[in-house]
Amino acid sequence: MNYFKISPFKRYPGNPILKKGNIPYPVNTVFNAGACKYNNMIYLLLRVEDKRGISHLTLARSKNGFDFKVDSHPFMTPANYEPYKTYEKFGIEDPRITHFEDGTYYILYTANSYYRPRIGIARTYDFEKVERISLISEPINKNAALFSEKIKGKFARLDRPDDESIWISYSPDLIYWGNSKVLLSPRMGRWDCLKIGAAAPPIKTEKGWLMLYHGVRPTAAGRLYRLGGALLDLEDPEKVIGISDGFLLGPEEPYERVGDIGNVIFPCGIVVENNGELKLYYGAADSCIAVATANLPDLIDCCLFKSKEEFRR
Ligand code: BMA
Repeated sequence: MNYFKISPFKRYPGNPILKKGNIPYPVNTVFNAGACKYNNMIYLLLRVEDKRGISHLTLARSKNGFDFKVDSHPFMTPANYEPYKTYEKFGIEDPRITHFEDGTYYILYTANSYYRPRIGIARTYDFEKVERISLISEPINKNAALFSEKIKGKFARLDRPDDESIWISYSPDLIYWGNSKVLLSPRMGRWDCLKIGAAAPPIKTEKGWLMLYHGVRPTAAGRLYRLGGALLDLEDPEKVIGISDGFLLGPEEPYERVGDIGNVIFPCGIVVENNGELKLYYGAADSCIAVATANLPDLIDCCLFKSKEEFRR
């Protein structure tokens, strides 16, 4: 497939699927949502920024993945108890949801405060109750996503502890993390040259873990946020099998170009349907939520285009 001509993604014609007017209480904006399947429905965990500029997380549910009904109240707000209160004072942001086979849904989110962003992890079994497990990084760290199964007997997560590259770390208990290594770095001179971050939890496929990521390029007109992908070895995700050459989706439509922060597409949620259709939920221009679909094998092809070795620093 020649993806220089054709993006593997097709935007939903009804985009954006959620705007601030869809939130049943006054807010500044809604964007960057985690996604998962629960009870045969698609759930989005929306980042909602209130008029003070502080974000919380609210649920939206849909049968078809395109028409969503938003809850009348938040699912998770910045904590009012320690140790979370100090580190969530400026908001909780950009959730990524990982479903484990035992029925647990883990939510990794950015806790923002005077002390800068760090990562929190919470869990729910029913999307009624949610409990925080721990703050799992020091600042400055963002864009964390948990693998959906243990790797060599340990939980594994992706994150960005250096404000630049995607790293991988391991934990026996979701609280204590270590053995951290850099997995993928920005590529000089390219669309993803400034920084990169995991878009959503990696998807397990026959060919490897499909890891979609956002890449940032600085321009005279500000930063451009676009989407790329890489394929990681199933047994040992530290081995990068391949990486997309060009970007796979970038801001083009008016709702992606114009908003609180223009020229941003920022996915945090992916759902794969039984027929191999992948739904990518992304924040657009930090002002609304859009969805684009792709065929999983096509996306994998795009990620096999170049070996990562060619881009090693
Ligand atoms: C990143 C995060 C995202 C945001 C993006 C574009 O650093 O803060 O929440 O969508 O910038 O503004």
